[in-house]
Amino acid sequence: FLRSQGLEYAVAIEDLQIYHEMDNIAADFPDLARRVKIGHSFENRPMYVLKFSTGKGARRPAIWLNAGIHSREWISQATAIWTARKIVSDYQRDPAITSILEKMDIFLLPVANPDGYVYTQTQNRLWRKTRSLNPGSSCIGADPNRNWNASFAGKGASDNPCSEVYHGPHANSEVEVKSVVDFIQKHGNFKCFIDLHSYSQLLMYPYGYSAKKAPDAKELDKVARRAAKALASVSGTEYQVGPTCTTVYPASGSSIDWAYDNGIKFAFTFELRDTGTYGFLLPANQIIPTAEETWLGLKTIMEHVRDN
Ligand code: ING
Ligand code: ZN
Repeated sequence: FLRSQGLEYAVAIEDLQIYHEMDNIAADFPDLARRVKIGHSFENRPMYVLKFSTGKGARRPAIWLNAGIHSREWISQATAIWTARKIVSDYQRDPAITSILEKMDIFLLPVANPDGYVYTQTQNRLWRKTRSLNPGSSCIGADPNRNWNASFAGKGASDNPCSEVYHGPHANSEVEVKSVVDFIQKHGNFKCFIDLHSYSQLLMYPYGYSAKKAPDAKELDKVARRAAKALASVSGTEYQVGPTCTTVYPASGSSIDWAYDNGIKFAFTFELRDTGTYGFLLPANQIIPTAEETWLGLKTIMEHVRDN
């Protein structure tokens, strides 16, 4: 029994190649990047972030880049790990990322739902949720983008554990969500939270939980339009911009609504390529083009955060 437990644990921590690449990046750029464990998943996989910091001062203003919260949206995790390499290779080459890192730290979580991600690689390519057990139901998992404490269990979420948008038994019930919430709250100086999803080519800001206008909607809309324009300049990929609720659909308990209502003004969700031709099954030859164009969008937002 102990041996099988030990073996399962060994398998669990070795089964994410992205974790090895995070390790490699940190080893290649020890003065700029560190791999930090922020918690663990339901199945006890570590949750790792890459912290990019030029090291001057603790708790600098910070940016959170989140990816892979929905496991089947593979272009999200892939774009995130490409972005990690881009940050370390462009620091001190590209004045934009250099000046961003002179002032702020960047925390990048490429696999926000590790259990789901492994499950999409081994069992069911289209798995979206976490892999937590639901007492009294044979259905597995909760939607980790309905589980945050922002109008929890409101519009666009389901109380049925079998639903793809099941909000979970209570806010932060998913340990993957709770780990991020605790880290961000303990840090206390995040200015920006960006969540990467797919697909639809949208760039959205709060709110999703209602059609009410965010107090900063004007500024967020302006920044998002500039980011979408920069993104499109690479290969013509067009994004629609607007608040979540009216741009895609009403959705309560989302990460960016929680971030925004907790003082993180620059809260955005990207829905990456494509618009449905391949959907979640975006071919591998679109990974780098997607990451390249998204990088310009991300940089536009981060430069605005730097200056505001
Ligand atoms: N879309 C998002 C979802 O969680 C979303 C849309 C974005 C909702 C931001 C709320 C906030 O349903 C996908 N594809 O997951
Ligand atoms: Zn998603």
